[in-house]
Amino acid sequence: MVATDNVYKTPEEATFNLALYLKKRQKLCDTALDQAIPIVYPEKIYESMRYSLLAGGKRVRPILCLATCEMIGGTIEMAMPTACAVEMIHTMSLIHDDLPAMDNDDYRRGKLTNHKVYGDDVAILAGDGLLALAFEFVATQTPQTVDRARVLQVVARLGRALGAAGLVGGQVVDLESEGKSNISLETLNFIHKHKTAALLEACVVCGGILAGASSEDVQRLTRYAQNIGLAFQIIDDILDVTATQEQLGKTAGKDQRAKKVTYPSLWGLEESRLKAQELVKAACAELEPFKERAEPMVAIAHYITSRNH
Ligand code: GRG
Repeated sequence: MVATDNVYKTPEEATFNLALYLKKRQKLCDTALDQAIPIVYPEKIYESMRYSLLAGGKRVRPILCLATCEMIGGTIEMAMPTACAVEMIHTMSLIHDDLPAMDNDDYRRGKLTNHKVYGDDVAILAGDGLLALAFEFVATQTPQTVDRARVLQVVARLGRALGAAGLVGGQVVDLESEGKSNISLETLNFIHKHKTAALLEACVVCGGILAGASSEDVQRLTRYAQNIGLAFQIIDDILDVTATQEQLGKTAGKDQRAKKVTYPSLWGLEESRLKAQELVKAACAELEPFKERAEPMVAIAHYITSRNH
């Protein structure tokens, strides 16, 4: 049995304790993110960046990045700068998504959205600042013991996942689809493969690359991540219908009010849940060659379908 720290099986713990694992990893990520952005002149922009970055959040993306790196045989230290970068990128995408020109939301992570506190102008710049810092952080903070060719691959993968071939492309199709009730499953899948799954895929694959994953491993990791990425979005859509604003930390029931086509609106809640579970099963099958080392990644995949916020 491989012990990365004592949240792994101990004699007292017969089974892997996911809640404890997530709590410890969240704390590690929160500390690293806090240290990543000191407040200097001009204070307002750093405060605005920190406001959203440190507002909570499940930290699923950085935790996946660290977990993959460890599963492939790397260390937390090797992947922490990339883990911080993916959370900075995710946060910037939320700040921009919440702007009046996009989803126009007032609450995120249980707090007022960035633009509600700092204004649209500073919120746009806070997103830009986080995006730029993410790449700087990977390039300058990844330990020198990690082969620079791997770091370069990570930078390229992240860039691709975010741009028009990834998040940006997904967001554009999402905006174009607003108010249309005849959106096909193909278009819905395109939106979420790009808006949601592309970044989750980058988190997993980059964690693997930093640890020296083989090309066969990278292919398995890619399929794992694409499956959990879609499952994540299906559950996100379900929670928009079933969870409260307090649970979500953001406005609930928004999709229905905006008459948005979602997985539950196409398939119904029960069928959507089943599809998410099938995707998680397929994701976990990809991890079989990694045996017990895959335990956290398997548990995280199941957490995605069982979460209530
Ligand atoms: C990336 C350059 C660049 C621009 C951004 C605005 C935009 C382009 C894309 C929108 C992407 C977006 C908001 C996707 C939704 C993803 C999603 C399911 C978010 C919810 O993630 P959780 O539940 O949230 O992990 P927490 O708060 O826990 O981190």
